Amino acid sequence: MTMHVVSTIDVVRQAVREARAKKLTVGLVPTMGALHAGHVSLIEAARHETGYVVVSIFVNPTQFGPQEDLERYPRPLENDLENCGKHGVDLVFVPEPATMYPEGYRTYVEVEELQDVLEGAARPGHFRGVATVVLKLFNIVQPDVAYFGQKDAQQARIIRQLVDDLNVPVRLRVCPIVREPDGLAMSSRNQHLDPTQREHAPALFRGLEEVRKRVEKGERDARVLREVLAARIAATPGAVLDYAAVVDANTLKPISKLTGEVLVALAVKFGGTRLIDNLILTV
Ligand code: PAJ
Repeated sequence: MTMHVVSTIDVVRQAVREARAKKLTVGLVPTMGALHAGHVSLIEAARHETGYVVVSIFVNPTQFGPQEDLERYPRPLENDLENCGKHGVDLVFVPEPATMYPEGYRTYVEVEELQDVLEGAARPGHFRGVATVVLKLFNIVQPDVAYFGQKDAQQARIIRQLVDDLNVPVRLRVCPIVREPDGLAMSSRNQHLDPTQREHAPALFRGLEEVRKRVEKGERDARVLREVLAARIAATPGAVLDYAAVVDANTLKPISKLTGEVLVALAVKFGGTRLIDNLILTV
């Protein structure tokens, strides 16, 4: 099987049409490239569950704020293509920005309320850019199944809402967080950490594990759990807490007593590098 690398929408549509003519189901893994084991886990799930695997690689400018790292976002395309080839990807879609957002582009998708909290509060406009590009990718590829990571819990929740609200005919699969051996969640931003920051970065995961243990022992007070996270980060050299949240996993609204599906999420800065991690609990 040869892997196709294409940059135009027409060629993607043609390739997907041919796959469908062969009765293959189509899986889509949207990414911004700089592929690591987290992305690969999504590709493997798609390879396992669908007959024709499409990976998109596009550093989407509309989801970056003016002060954010769009320019310094890594773009190791050669490695990414090799990685895709190794994992049995059928088609890689690598559009130019002007293909996705030509002159005169005007339409954006907003998922009200869910887009404004947590990551959205810290990064205004971020989820508008994510929702827009993901719906565009769904419309371009028209996959049967699309794969996302629990690493970006709020993103997964927002895409679920988008698909339900706009009747998008796609099945969503959300895959578990892939971690380094010391617990740090895989992220293309980890490479910006200096050795000392890298050494202390597992504090996010350790804080979440402490929360999990407290809940297992019966703790149900969300405020206590937020304080567990805040204290852990405060005790970590070089780490600055952006937020520590305990919210309803469906509404993403803060709760006081733990019940049902709960999302525990935090964002922490190490110098100029912002890391996120989370944990879903069923209480
Ligand atoms: P990106 O950060 O490249 O992530 C692509 C997908 O990989 C997302 O669904 C993300 O949740 C998943 N992922 C990243 N790190 C992971 C990890 N450690 N374990 C499991 N999954 C992980 O998320 C985006 O790109 C963009 O916002 C995108 C959806 C492509 C829209 O531009």
